[in-house]
Amino acid sequence: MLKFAVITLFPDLLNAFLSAGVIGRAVESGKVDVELINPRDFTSDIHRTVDDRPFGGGPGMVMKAEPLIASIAAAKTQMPEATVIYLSPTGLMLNQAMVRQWASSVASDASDSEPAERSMSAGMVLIAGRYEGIDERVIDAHVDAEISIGDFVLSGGEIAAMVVIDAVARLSPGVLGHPLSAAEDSFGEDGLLDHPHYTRPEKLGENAVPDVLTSGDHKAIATWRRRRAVERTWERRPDLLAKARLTETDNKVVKQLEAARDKSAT
Ligand code: 4H4
Repeated sequence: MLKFAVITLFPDLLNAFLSAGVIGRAVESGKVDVELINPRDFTSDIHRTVDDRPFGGGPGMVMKAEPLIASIAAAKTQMPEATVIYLSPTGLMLNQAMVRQWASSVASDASDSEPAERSMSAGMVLIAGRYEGIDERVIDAHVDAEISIGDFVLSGGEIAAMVVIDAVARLSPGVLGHPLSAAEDSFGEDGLLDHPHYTRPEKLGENAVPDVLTSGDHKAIATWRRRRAVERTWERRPDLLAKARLTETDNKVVKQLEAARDKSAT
């Protein structure tokens, strides 16, 4: 079972996500467990204050440390070995390799691995920031890794927390309908983008499905799909192509693409 705790001022934001589709079924079946913890429940003043003005001045508010520290402690009573992740634009960029590490069902010895590499068997606490962020002393003392889902600023880290839960949970055994689905996704084991997908009708106006896909020739289909994955990655994400695990055939496709590009440039 994958165990998560999300520390959030807006738990309702996650309820729809946790009851729909693949993730909803995983929660329903007990493969994934997500506890929602609201720092407002760990305040001691009459106004249940969770934020305050920043020292040093400047716009916006900062999430106060004590309610967050108490929330983390509450999460860790259920998951004492959990990895604590803070979602923030200032964090390490999330990628599929990190997701695969976390989703690995074999419990690694968490004590000697980097926080961003620890297995999910110990659980994960996700802190969803709001306002301008959280008091830095929480990060220094209680956060194992800061993770960003992209170079942009959201109004809250809840969406980022859902991204992490979704990406990790769908790799857990038994969560996806077909175990091969995840392996063939973009950023799969070879690091390539996924090939195009088609379904009925076979003809959509003038646009027909590529013949090979209705040929029944599984070898030809696999070859076509791999070629299209290499072409797409070459066209859209040369950074991924540079790191991808390519076969000799893949490299020939790349050379053909480069020759065609060079020819059209002259
Ligand atoms: C946190 C905004 C920290 C600014 C936040 C900062 C992301 C993201 C995000 C609500 C919260 C925002 N979370 N990836 N991108 N001052 N979270 O935008 O540290 O820059 O994950 S700050």
